[in-house]
Amino acid sequence: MSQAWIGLGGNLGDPLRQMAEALRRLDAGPDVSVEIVSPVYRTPPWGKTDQPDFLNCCAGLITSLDADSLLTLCLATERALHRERNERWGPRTIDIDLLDHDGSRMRTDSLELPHPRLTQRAFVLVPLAEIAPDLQIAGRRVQHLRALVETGGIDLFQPGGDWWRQDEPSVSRSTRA
Ligand code: PH2
Ligand code: MG
Ligand code: MG
Repeated sequence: MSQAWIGLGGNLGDPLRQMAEALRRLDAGPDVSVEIVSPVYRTPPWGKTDQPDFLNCCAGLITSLDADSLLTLCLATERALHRERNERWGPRTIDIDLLDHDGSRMRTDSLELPHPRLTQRAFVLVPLAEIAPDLQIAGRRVQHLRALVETGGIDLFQPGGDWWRQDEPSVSRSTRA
């Protein structure tokens, strides 16, 4: 069994529901167990700034899959949720990125680990530091990497825990009579 870390995000449709659905689908299959899920943050768009804010979270998995197979499963899960995206770093309904797989370092045409832009991305490091502060990424602790990035504009949207297990986000549920 391996331990893997993924980052989820989206800024089209209902990203909270889409991330929850993605986590439920991954967890429901035989090859992945979702062990821990971070809070959800509203984050300013990175890379291409003229687009809506994103929601982002991270999750820790236990998996029998190797890194390539886990990536394939993540991409299949995006497709199953009818992922929509038109341009690189542009708006999308759901994005599931493999961040780390047992600390392995690899680089192929389809996958680089650890995720090559992780250390620049506050939208990953803020949620990841909440669930894996001591995880080592390329020789540095996540907590340390988080302290090196600008985190302005990132706001807590949904506290961590079991939010993703519910059919609908508790936020909208609590507003119902
Ligand atoms: N994903 C991108 C590009 N920019 N910005 C934020 N805040 N969150 C994301 O998930 C994100 C992004 C491409 O994957
Ligand atoms: Mg991404
Ligand atoms: Mg991606």
